[in-house]
Amino acid sequence: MEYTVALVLTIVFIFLSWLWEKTRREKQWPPGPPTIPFVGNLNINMADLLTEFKKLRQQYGDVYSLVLGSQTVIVVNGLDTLKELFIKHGDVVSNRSDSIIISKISEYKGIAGSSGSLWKEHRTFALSTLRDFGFGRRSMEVKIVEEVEAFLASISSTNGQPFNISPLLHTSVSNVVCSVAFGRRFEHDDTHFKELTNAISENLSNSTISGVLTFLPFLRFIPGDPFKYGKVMANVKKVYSYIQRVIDEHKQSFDKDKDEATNYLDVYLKRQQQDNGTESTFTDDQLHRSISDLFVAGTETTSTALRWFTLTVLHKPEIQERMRAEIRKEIGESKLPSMADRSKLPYCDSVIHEVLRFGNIAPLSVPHGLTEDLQFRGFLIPKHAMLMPNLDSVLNDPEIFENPSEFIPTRFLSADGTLTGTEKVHTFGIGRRICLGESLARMELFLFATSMIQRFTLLPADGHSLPSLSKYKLGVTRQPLEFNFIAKQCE
Ligand code: HEM
Ligand SMILES: *[C@@H]1O[C@H](CO)[C@@H](O)[C@H](O)[C@H]1NC(C)=O
Ligand SMILES: *[C@@H]1O[C@H](CO)[C@@H](O)[C@H](O)[C@H]1NC(C)=O
Ligand SMILES: *[C@@H]1O[C@H](CO)[C@@H](O)[C@H](O)[C@H]1NC(C)=O
Ligand SMILES: CC(=O)N[C@H]1CO[C@H](CO)[C@@H](O)[C@@H]1O
Repeated sequence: MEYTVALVLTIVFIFLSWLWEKTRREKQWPPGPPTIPFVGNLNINMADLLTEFKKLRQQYGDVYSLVLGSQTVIVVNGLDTLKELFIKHGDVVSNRSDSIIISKISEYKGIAGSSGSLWKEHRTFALSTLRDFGFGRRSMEVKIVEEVEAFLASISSTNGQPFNISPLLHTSVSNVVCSVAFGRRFEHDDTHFKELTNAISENLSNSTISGVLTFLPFLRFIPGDPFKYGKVMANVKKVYSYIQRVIDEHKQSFDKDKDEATNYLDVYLKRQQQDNGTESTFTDDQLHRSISDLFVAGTETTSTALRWFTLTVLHKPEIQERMRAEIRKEIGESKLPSMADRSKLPYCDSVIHEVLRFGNIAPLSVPHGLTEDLQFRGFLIPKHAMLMPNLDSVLNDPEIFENPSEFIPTRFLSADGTLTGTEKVHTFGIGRRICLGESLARMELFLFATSMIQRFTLLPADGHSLPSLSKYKLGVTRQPLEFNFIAKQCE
């Protein structure tokens, strides 16, 4: 008995000393708010993180550190500083940082959660594969347009009744990923598919896994699962096994020797065959995780951007009208807009860029890790740190964008009506890990947004007030609040 008590006390003592050490800021690290023993800086205002980060930047400069539970977080602000760290020191800061999502959900595999040579090899493969099919090319556009048509039909079926566009956008955008990844799409009323795509994004963005468990991962061991760790992991398994089933089915029907590759999976299977007998990283496991990554990274982000688009043009009917006038003048009423029309629609294009800036979809990007300690601007960034690229500090910088809190598409139009200054919109990240799906996402935003405006007038619904443009919910993405509206078919 006494022995057990002593043992427990020893363990508790060791744990507390470890936590005491962990929650201190070393002198050489970038500055930051004073730490509290055992808590570190967990007392900062997490409920309004973006505002808090802005205040801390004013106080401590472009690079500051926070000790959040057992993680040392370095927040990096401002365009010059972000570029200097993530481009100039790209060889040191392009690991993915170790957190519970990376270790338990991606298990360091796939593309978004891997690092080092595995990441390099599979990122290169993914980029070239997606490019060959047409990231930016015609065949990719065909897949998107097919989905745009189904999207317009679904909007049409609302018959002028108020509706919430979020589930529809979710289905449409994940179907685009399905087309690209497996070469198949699902019907809009396929409830099983809906449930699965919702499960991925909801479970990751709306869960303690991306919140408290990132900073205090040991809390998952508390009996009774108060942080729903077990539940989320069970859902992740469900989604993984579904994706595995789709892969297995496709394998049966695809003849690697004869059939032409028309999607990501086909190209991967051919690569596996080519590598057969050699030591290759193109394993089944890696295939499965890479495809899951395309879903996780490509769905919530793109549908959130389209929700910001919808909400902003509901608030500003004059923007809708000007877009519609441009579309009708340049391409008419019946033919759907295509990527080839983009250069003829600079105003529409400026609206899309402003949506990416103002929508600020992934304000803190995705955390990076380091491969070694780094000396940066006179501070030591320890290699165990988690680097947070604060993209919000660029997209809302009044020095770069005048009146950043206002939605003003014409900021990207020069006097002669051509696009200008769009390269400063760093919504897709900065450096070697910049979003892999950027060109796909840009095509989706352009095609979905312009087609919707060509066909429908978006109006607030009676009795439903629109949420303010300055309100949002912050998960992994920064989302507008839910709203209902009316889509009136244009005459
Ligand atoms: C508006 C839509 C999108 C936004 C705002 C967005 C933004 C981002 C950001 C900020 C990152 C992190 C960059 C970093 O770690 O430094 C990222 C990574 C990534 N994105 Fe996107 N993304 C979007 C759409 C997509 C789409 C459609 C796909 C693919 C189907 C995709 C696939 C990925 C992947 C695989 C990564 C991980 C890259 C890596 O770790 O090397 N994204 N994205
Ligand atoms: C997030 O999760 C909580 C608790 O599980 C739930 O009540 C809430 O409705 C969820 N929100 C969204 C947007 O899914
Ligand atoms: C690799 O080669 C073996 C024997 O030649 C064959 O049975 C197997 O199906 C091949 N695997 C792939 C992925 O092509
Ligand atoms: C960076 O990633 C590589 C590859 O996963 C890993 O071996 C290495 O330990 C990581 N470095 C740090 C400091 O975590
Ligand atoms: C925390 C959370 O959002 N959990 C959800 C995960 O996905 C399943 C299936 O859709 C939902 O039932 C959970 O509520």
